[in-house]
Amino acid sequence: MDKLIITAALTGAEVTLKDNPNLPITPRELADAAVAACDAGASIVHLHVREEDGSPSLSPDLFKETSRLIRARSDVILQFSTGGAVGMTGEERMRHLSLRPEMATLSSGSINFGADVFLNPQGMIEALAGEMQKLGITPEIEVFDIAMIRNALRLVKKGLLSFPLHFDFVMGVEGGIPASMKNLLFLSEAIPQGCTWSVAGMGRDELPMAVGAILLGGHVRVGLEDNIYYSRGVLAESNAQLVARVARISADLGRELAGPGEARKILNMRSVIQTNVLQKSS
Ligand code: KMH
Ligand code: ZN
Repeated sequence: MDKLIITAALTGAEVTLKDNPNLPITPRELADAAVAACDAGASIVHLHVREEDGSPSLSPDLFKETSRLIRARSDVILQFSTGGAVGMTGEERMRHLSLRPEMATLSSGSINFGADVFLNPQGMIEALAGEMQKLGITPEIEVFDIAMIRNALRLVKKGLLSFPLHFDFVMGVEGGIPASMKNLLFLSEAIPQGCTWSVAGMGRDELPMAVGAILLGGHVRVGLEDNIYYSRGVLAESNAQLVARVARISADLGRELAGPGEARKILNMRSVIQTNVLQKSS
């Protein structure tokens, strides 16, 4: 089994400070959260940014500043969200890719998302995949339901994605695949051999899905984007607290953690740590 890669999903687009006052908002808060999560065992940070008032954003300037602050202190893999928040346009969701992060998410289908619709029509998925390919960005395929695996494989046939792919199974979204061990096994067995996967369980499903992934040889995503609680009725103090628990359980189960350099190798990332605008000296 490969070493375990933990991704910290720091802030997302939906959670508010009212939900959990420990949510990082500003570039500096996001950078502090990223460094602390990395110190706790994360090797990837999944990044969304927020405007000063806390509203969800895909501002390239905010991504640039946040990335610069993180990169000055850590070699953690920066994974930009291209999902943003429901209702954001394809154009908005693509602009920040010009900063050439090492990695970015690619949601490969549309779903109901609570009361909203997270819209990812085929043309938008292809445009995002094409842009990532052009810029040498490693995609993480966000799978909210089983059909999204098939959609991603169709993009391989079209030459817009290439094997081995890395998938993230997002489980327990209202409108997506429910989080259960049976479904986790189902998804993990539905991807082609040689591909890698992680799981992001929503809310109370975060921890059981994480443990399932540790045992099955997958990887784990945790963080305040997905889950604001540490335990029933107890708010999480930080992203690092959620990461540290997964690191502890993995150690107890005998699976070592991958650092950022090892994670790059496990995920067959072409990039080494980027030498472009995101670096400290720029
Ligand atoms: N906020 C969700 C609508 C991603 O980051 O790529 C989409 C999302 C997926 O969070
Ligand atoms: Zn996200």
